[in-house]
Amino acid sequence: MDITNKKVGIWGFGLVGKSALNYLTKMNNTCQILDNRPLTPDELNLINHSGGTFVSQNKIDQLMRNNDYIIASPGIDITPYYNKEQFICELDIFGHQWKKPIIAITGTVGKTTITTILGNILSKKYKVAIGGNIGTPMLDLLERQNEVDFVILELSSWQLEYAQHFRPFIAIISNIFPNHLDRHKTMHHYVKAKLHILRNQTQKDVAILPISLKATLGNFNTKAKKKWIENQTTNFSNDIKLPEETFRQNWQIILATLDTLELPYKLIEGINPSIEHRLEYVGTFNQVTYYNDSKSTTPASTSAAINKFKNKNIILILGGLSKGIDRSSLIRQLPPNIKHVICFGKESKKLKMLCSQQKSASAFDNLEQALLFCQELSNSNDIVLFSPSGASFDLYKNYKKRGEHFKQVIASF
Ligand code: UMA
Repeated sequence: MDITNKKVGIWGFGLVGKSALNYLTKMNNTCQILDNRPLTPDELNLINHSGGTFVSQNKIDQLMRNNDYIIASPGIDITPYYNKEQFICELDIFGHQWKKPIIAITGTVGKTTITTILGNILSKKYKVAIGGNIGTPMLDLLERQNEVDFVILELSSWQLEYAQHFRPFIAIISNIFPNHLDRHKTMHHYVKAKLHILRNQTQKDVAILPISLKATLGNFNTKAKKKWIENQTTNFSNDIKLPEETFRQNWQIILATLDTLELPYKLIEGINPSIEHRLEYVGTFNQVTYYNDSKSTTPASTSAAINKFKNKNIILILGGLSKGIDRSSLIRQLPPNIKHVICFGKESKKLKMLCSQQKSASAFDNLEQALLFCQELSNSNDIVLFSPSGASFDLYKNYKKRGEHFKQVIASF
């Protein structure tokens, strides 16, 4: 997939759109950008400087007519427009240009944690590039190819959905729970998108998969050597001391990756497994302990977070957008140690209504109000768990901004 001297339409001018413009311009293409929001003067300058042009959202037909290829940002649902000949995807361009081993990680919960920890471990011995859904667009990594030994990519279902040729040396799926069903419509489509991570692997490649996916995988045709990860109760070898914090199964996946790379487990020593916005300890104030789990955008990850505090009284803060997922089953299964649920944001009233059948609950429009109430409600030794279980886009640009805001409000008390 050598794209040079072509006209390319870039749909969406966020992180991926900007990195596509940078890369495609260097490859002598002329780019036309489309976005559904007005761009800032800096963004317009960037486009002018590259020799490109900007068209507004209602000109999609024009974008498709004017350009040989279209590359869309992962957050954009291109299903109604997609055709195989014209749409190219970031992952396929990357995979074609990147000649070093690729470790790719997807899954509903745990992919950022695994990506980050693996990155820290492998960096002890190698030069590693890390990117994808974790924040650095993968095309930005191409210019570092000569300096590094590996790339580790965190991939979302949206990035994998239209990938046709991408082939990682190690593919990891942490787990699959319902997510993004507003976009994928059915679990079948969501799972199918995730499994694209495996489909071009050969006998030389390895797929690291949780045993719970065995049935889901069914007859899925992958030639990769499969390493199945047993459930979380498996004991680890006595000679390594694994840091406590993160989820057990993530460690099993990391150990399987080290086995595959024939690297010793002792590389784990000294690794700090805590990740910002993932069960992040914020502090203890007036004997109340606050955890920021803003990264939780699904019921499955909130449920996992709650299980970490089995013997403590928890005030749970839920919020964000459901993304087509029914959050009532999470709420029905809330354990007795949840003493109150505070709901905030666009779906707060609906969430409160669902909670009220099981628990005492309250609803607020924003996080400041929610946390003010939380202060009044909390007693010594309570845990305040900010684990929204929904996407942040009702009030924030992304989960990071939401988590930062949580920490700022706590600090201001
Ligand atoms: N836009 C449109 N039309 C639309 C939707 C968006 O024009 O219908 C425009 C927006 O106005 C904006 C741009 O597209 O200018 C945003 O594009 P984007 O939403 O694809 O986001 P990027 O800034 O390119 O960031 C993307 C990922 N975002 C999404 O998938 C939503 C980032 O993952 C990723 O870190 C980044 O690429 C670098 O690879 C974030 C995410 O929320 C963390 N991921 C989802 C998740 O983890 O659940 C999948």
